[in-house]
Parts: sequence; C-alpha cells; structure tokens
Amino acid sequence: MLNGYDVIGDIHGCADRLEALLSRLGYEKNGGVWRHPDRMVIFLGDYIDRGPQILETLKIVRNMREAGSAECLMGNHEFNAVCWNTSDPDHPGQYLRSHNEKHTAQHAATLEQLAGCYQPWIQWMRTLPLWLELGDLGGDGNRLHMVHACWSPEAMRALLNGECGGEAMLTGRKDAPRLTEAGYLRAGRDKASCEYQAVDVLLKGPEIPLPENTVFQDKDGNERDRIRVRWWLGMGETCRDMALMGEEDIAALPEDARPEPGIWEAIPVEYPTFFGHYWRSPGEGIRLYAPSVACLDFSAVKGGPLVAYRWNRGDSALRDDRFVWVGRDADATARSKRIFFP
Ligand SMILES: [Mn+2]
Repeated sequence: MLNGYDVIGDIHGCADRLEALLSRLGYEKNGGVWRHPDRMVIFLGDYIDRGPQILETLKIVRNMREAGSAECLMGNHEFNAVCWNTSDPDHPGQYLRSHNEKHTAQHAATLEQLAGCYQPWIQWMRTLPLWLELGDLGGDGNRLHMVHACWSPEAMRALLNGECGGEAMLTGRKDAPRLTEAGYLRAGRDKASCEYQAVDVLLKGPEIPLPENTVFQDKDGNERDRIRVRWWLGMGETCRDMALMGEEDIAALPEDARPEPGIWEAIPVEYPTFFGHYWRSPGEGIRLYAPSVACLDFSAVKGGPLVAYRWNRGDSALRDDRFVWVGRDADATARSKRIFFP
C-alpha cells in the first residue's frame, strides 16, 4: 500500500546529493532504481542545466518514473530545452527558443554533458506533465497540488478548455496533463499567445512590473524590471513585501519601491500545494510559506540544501516538521539544523 509522497524540488544536476537525500528518506537502490517499499517521490522539475551531474540526475528520475516509484513534473528548464530543440515552422532554420547568447549560456552544461545522447532525453522531457493533482491518502477526498512554480487554475483552464487556441493543447491524464505537439508550438512560439502566458505562469510563476524607471540586478547579474510575486497573497505595501525570490535578490530591490495599486490579486489556494523554482535562501529557514504552501527549492545547485517534504497517509495539513534535507556536507547540514530549528 502507498503510505506517502516525498516531494523533491529543483535538482539541476546535483545527482550525488539527490542520492543522499533518497537514502535519508529510506529509499534503496536495487537494479539501478531507487525504491521505497510503500512511498513514492514526486519530482517538481528542473533536473537539468547549471549543475555537474545532469545525465546521472536524469537517469535517476527517469528510472524511478519507469519503475513507478516516482512521477516527474516539467520544470521551466525542461520546457526551454524542448523549445530549444523544436524548429520554428514560421522561420526556417530557427528554433522556438532562439539560440542567443543568454539562452546558450543557460543551457550550456546540459548540451555539454548530454553530448551523444541529447535527442532521446529531449524526447523524454516532452512527456513530462505540467502539473499533478493527487489524492491526499486520507480517505476524505481531499487533494494535493503539485506544479513547478504556480498552481494557477486560470492558466490550467485556458490550456484544458482550449480557451485560446481551440486545438488540443494538452494530452494524457487530466490530473497530470502534458503538452501536445501543437501545444509546444503555440506555447513556445508567440509570447503574446494565451498558451505561452499560461505555461509561463505555471512553470515560471507570475510577475509584476516594478514602478517606472526602477530596476534591480538579479543573482545572475541580469538587470530586471519585473519581480516574481508571492502569488498566494494579495497586494503588499512595497515590492519587497510582494517579492518571491532569494534573500539577495530581495535585498537588491529598492527599499521604497511600491507596486502600482491594484496590479495584483491573490490566487486562492484550495489544497496543500507544493512547488519549487524560486531559489529560496536557506537562511530564511526551511519552513512553510503559509499553512497550505510549501516551496521546496533552496538553491541546491548554488550550495543550498536539497529539500524534500514528506506527506504521510492520514496527514490533513502541511507541517513545518516534515521537511527533510541534505546539505553539501554533514557539517553544513548540522549547522543548518541549528539555524532552522532553534
Ligand atoms: Mn525553475
């Protein structure tokens, strides 16, 4: 009997730490596949790019998925990789994601490390669902919601009902749909299209513009005039109050920058909801953002911990003491334990 889900955030090629985390969660490797007698993993996407062991990471998550001991969601990096590899029918010789300098740099580690086996992995990435709705194993019909960045019912409806295109954009199970060929073309090609915007919200999260003439420099040195927002909350007084980014990025925002009044409305959270993507800083504490909101990305590839959330059969709500993580080494983990649970 399935007795629990272990939800794991962005890995970005940190395979050693993924194996350490699986081991800490009680999974064992047999015949090349990590399994647990009565639990399964939900991976929240972003397996590739940036890190040193991308091929190993992909093999771990794919083998677990094929064996039924995991489900793997699509992250924005996998979506970008598919678009990088899909020819643009309107512009012969070009791709849905242009091969410009910035995009090439973002994808370079994957291109290098998957040399010789790149195409089959892209085909695999095409099969990843955009979101996943599960039962909570509690017997009362409640659900769990999992997505890479933002659980937006509006974006899901637009894709499911063909509200913008008409053609079928999604296929597969309704509670774990993936994009069709037409879906990739629509969502990857035209930034103004409703499919592009829907996928963008699900995989990258909603953003609001900063006030006029306000910019900040993000952790990668890019100048930005928009911020990712704490999408389950409504308007805040300042942009910093509303920002959903790592500590450093929030500190780089001008303190007095105020959002345009009424520019944002909260997206209501109906069930316990899990996502990754947001490069949280371990210093802010490994804990819930809100009673039903768990973000599991603590910047593992930049030296932060790789974090899982354990949902057990019978749980009815999220709890701060269900996070499990591994740091870069034992010392870092011990230190972070003292900091996070004083
Ligand atoms: Mn991401």
